[in-house]
Amino acid sequence: MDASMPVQTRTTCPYCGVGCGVLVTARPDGSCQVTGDAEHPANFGRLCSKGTALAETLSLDDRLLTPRIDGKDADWETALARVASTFSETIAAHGPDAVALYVSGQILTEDYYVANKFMKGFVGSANIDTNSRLCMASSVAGHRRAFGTDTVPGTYRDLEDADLVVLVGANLAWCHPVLFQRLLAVRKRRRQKLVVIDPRRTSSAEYADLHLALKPGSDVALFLGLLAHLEGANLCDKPYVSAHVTGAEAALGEARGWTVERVAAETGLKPADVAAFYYLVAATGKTVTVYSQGVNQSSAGTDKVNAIVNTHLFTGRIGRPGMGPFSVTGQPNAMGGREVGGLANMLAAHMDIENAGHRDLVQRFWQSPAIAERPGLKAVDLFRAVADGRVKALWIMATNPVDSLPEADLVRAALEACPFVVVSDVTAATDTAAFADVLLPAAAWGEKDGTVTNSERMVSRQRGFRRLPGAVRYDWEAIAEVARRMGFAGFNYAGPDAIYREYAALTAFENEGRRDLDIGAHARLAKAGYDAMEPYQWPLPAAGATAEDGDKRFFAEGGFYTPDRRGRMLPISYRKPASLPDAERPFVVNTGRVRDQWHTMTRTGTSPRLTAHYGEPFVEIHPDDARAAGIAPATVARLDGAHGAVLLRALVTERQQPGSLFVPMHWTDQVASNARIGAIIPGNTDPVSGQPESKHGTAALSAFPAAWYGFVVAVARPAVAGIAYWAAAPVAGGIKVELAGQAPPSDWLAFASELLDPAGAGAPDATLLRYSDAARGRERFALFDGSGALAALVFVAPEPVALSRGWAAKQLGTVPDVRGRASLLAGVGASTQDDPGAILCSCMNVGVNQIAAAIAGGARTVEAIGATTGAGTNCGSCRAEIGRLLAASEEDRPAAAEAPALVA
Ligand SMILES: Nc1nc2c(c(=O)[nH]1)N[C@H]1C(S)=C(S)[C@@H](COP(=O)(O)OP(=O)(O)OC[C@H]3O[C@@H](n4cnc5c(=O)[nH]c(N)nc54)[C@H](O)[C@@H]3O)O[C@H]1N2
Ligand SMILES: Nc1nc2c(c(=O)[nH]1)N[C@H]1C(S)=C(S)[C@@H](COP(=O)(O)OP(=O)(O)OC[C@H]3O[C@@H](n4cnc5c(=O)[nH]c(N)nc54)[C@H](O)[C@@H]3O)O[C@H]1N2
Ligand code: SF4
Ligand SMILES: [Mo]
Repeated sequence: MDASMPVQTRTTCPYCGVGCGVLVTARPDGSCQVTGDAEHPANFGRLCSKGTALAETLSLDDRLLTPRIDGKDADWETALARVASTFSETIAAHGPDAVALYVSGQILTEDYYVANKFMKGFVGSANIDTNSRLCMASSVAGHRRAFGTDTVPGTYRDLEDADLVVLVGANLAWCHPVLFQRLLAVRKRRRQKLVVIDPRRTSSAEYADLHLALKPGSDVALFLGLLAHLEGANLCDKPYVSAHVTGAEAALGEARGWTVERVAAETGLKPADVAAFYYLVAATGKTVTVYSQGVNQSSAGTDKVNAIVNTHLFTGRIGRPGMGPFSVTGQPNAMGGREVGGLANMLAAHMDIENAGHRDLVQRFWQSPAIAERPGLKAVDLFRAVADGRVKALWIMATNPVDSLPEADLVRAALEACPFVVVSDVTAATDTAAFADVLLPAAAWGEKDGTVTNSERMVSRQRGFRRLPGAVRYDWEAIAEVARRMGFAGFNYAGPDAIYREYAALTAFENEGRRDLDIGAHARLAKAGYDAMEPYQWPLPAAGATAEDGDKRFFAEGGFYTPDRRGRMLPISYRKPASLPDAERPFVVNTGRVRDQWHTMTRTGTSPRLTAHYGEPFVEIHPDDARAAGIAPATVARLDGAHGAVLLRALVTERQQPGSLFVPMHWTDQVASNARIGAIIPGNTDPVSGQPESKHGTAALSAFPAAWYGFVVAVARPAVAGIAYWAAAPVAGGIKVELAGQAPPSDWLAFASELLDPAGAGAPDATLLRYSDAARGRERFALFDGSGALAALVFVAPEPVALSRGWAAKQLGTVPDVRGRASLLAGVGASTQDDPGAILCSCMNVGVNQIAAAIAGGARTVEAIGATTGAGTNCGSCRAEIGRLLAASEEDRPAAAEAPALVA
C-alpha cells in the first residue's frame, strides 16, 4: 500500500451504549478524522458531539505509557512478577476471597472474558465485580426475575416503530444522543408521542408531549397505578398471560389500591397528568418504555424495573415490533460484560453461579482447577471489605472508583489502607491511580482490538488504527500474563480472536436452546473472519439465526428462560428512597450526566471543544431554594452531605424542582478543588441488585462565603493548591481556571506571582503587569514571556468575574503592543461580538452569543438559527437548548441568562 495514502478503519465509538459505528481516516502525519459509519446499523452514519470529537481526545500527553511500581517507572516483567507473586501469596495465606478484581463496562468482551475466567475458574473466587454494578445491575436483576435471564427483548427499531415512547429516568437527548436522533427523525415523518418521566426538565423533556416531573424515587407508585389502570381498562392480553405468564394475580393485588389520586399524592404530580399518562398508554398498543439510571440507581431499582416490565407482560406488549420494555445501557460494553459474566453474581455466557449444573458445565468447559461456589462481593460491599481488611489485594481495571462509587472518601481511605492495589488505566493521573502500588499502562481506544455489545444486542468490532504507544499492552494480555505466572493453564491466547472463539464456543456448549445467549456460529471463526466481522445481533446459533439483524426479538411467543418457560409478573410494593431529607439535610441530591462529558473526564475533559459546553462543576438549584439560601446565580454553593462536602457553581434554574439539587458526576480532584459528588452520596443499595442509590443523596445547601472570585487563563496550569475553590478546563494553547476564596490574600502581587509560577512568572525575562483598584476589590494581572507573548491573564473581583472566557483564551500567545497590553488588562475587546459565548453546539462550535445574535437578526425557528449559524445541524443534540434560547427571547429575557453558569 502507498504509505502516503490515508488509511480507513471501521470501528465502534468507545462512549455510550448506543454503539455507533465510526470510520476513522488515519493520515500519514498521524492525525486522523472521525466520521459516522453510514453502514452501521446502530447509527447509519450519525454521530453525537462526543463521537464527533473523538479525534481530539487521542493525544498522548496524559497517557500512561510505562508500568510503574510504587510510583517509579518499571518494566513489564518486574510489574507482572510483582502482581502474580503478591496475588499468589495472598491467596495462599488468606484464601481466594482475599483477592479481588474490579473491572468495567469499558473493557472489551475479550478482556472481560479472560478476567472472569481468571477469577471464577482459577483463583476460585467470585470476587470480581464491575462498575456495571453502579449502572445496569438493577436492570440485570429485574430481567432475571421476570425473564429468567438477562435479556433486552427489543431492538432500536422498536423505538422507531412505536407510537408512544416513554422515557423513564433517561435523558436520552444527552446520554444516548444518536438513539434520540433516530426518534426525532421519526417525528418528521409521522406522529409519535413522547412521555418523559424525570424529576428535572431535561433536554429530552423539552420534546415531550407530556413531562411528568415526579418526586424523586416515586416511580414504583406511578407504574403500580398504571398496572391497575390497564386492568381497569380491560387491557390484559388474556391469551398471552394465560399461556406465557405467571404471577399476574399477585402483582395486581399490589397494584389495585393505587388510584390516580393516591399516585398523584405520592408522586407530587397533578392527577390530570397522571390520568393523561395512563390514558395514553392504555390507548397505544405500540408502546416502548425506555429506562436508564433514574430507574436503576435506586434502592428500589429492581422493583422499578419489574413494575415497568409487569405492565408490558400484562398487555402482551413485549417482543413485538414497536413494543416492549427497553433498558438502554450506558457504557460501550456494558452488555458484553454481562454476557461473559463480569458481575460477582453471574457465571459466564448467561449462566448462574447458584446453579450447580451451570457451575459444572463451565468448569468442564474451562478445564479449570476450581469454580466459584457462591456469589462474590458486589461493588459497594467489595470496597467495604477492602476497608476492613478482608480483601488484601485488589486489581482495578478501566474504572475510577475513587470518584464514581458512593461514599467516595471511604473508598479512597480503603485504597490507601489496602496492602496491594493494581490499577490498569490509559491515563497516568486519576484519583484512583494515585493509590496504585502497581500501575499498568493499557492500550486505549484506537489501539485495541475486540468486540463490544450495544443496548440492542448488536455485537461490533472495535479495531485498532494506531500503533501501541510506549510500553502499553492489552488488558486481556496483562491478565493472561499474570495468570500464567501464577501457574494457571488455559491462558495462552494468540490474540483476541482466539479468546472470542473460546467464548463463542462456551455460549453454545451443551446449550440446546436452554440459554438465550448463543453465538455458536462463531465458535470456529478464523482470524480473517474476526477481522472482517460485520456488526451482528445475537442470538447467532450454529444452526443459523432466524431473523434479520436488528430484528431479533425475544418473548413475543413466550419462551422465557425460567424453569417453566413462563415470564414472571412480580408483586411489587412501593417504598421510599433509603435516605430522606430531614431538618439537617433538607435537599435531595440527584446526580447524573451532561451532554459533552464522559464520566470522570479522563478523555472528554482533554478537549477544549467538549469542555466549552459546561466548563465547571455545578449544582442546579430552583430559584426559590437559591433565594432562601442566599445563593446568587453563578456564585459558589456548598453542599454538606452525611459523608462530606463539596463546592460547586450555582446554576439557578426553573428546570429543577424545589427541594432537589442536581449535580453532574464528572468533576474530579484532577480538575476541581472539591467537586467529587460521590463523596456525599450515601452507600445505600438496592437489596436485590446491590446497585447504589446514586440518584438520591441528601444534603444541606448554603452559600460559600466568597470574599473574592478569580478567573485565570494561562499557558501552563496555575499553582492552585490551597485555594478554596478552583476548577480547571483546557482551552486551545492552555488552560482556564475559575477561582474563589474567603479571606483575600494580603499581597495580591505575591499571590499572582506564585499562582503563575508554572506559566513562567518566575522567569527573569518575564513581565507581570498589574492593574489594581483596591477600593473596589479589583485586581488584574497580565504575564508576558520573554518574547512579549501573553502567557497568562488573571482577573479578580469581589463578585463572579464578568469577562468573556472565550475572548480571554484567544489572547494567549498574542504579542500586543503597549496599548494592547493596557487594553488586555482593561478587558477591552471582550465584547460579546467576538465572543461566541458558552458553546451550545459543539459539533459546529457555535456559542450562545452567536445564537442570540441570530435571534436578534430575525431567526425565529431552530431551523432558521441552524441556517445562519450552523448550530444544531450535525448531531442535533443541542436543538432543545437552542429552542430554549428562542423561547427565552420570546419572553423578552436576555438569552445569555439561560447560558450555563458563568462559562461566558
Ligand atoms: N454525555 C454522556 N452520555 C453518557 C454518559 C456520560 O457520562 N456522558 N454515560 C453513559 C452511561 S455509563 C450511562 S449509565 C448512561 C446514563 O444515561 P441516563 O440514565 O439517561 O443519565 P443520567 O443523567 O445519569 O440520569 C438520567 C435521569 O434520571 C433522572 N432521575 C433522577 N432520579 C430519578 C427518579 O427517581 N425517577 C426518574 N424517573 N428519573 C430520575 C435524572 O434527573 C436524570 O435526568 O449514559 C451514557 N451516556
Ligand atoms: N454520583 C454518581 N456516581 C455514579 C453515577 C452517577 O450517575 N452518579 N453513574 C455510575 C455509572 S452508570 C457508571 S457507568 C460509572 C462510571 O464511572 P467510572 O467507570 O469510574 O468512570 P470512567 O471515567 O469511565 O472510568 C474509566 C477509567 O478507565 C480508563 N480507561 C479508558 N479506556 C480504558 C481501557 O481500554 N483500558 C483501561 N485499563 N482503562 C481504560 C479511563 O482513563 C478512566 O480512568 O459511574 C457511576 N457513578
Ligand atoms: S451516541 Fe455518541 S457517544 Fe454514543 S456511541 Fe454514538 S457517537 Fe458515541
Ligand atoms: Mo453507566
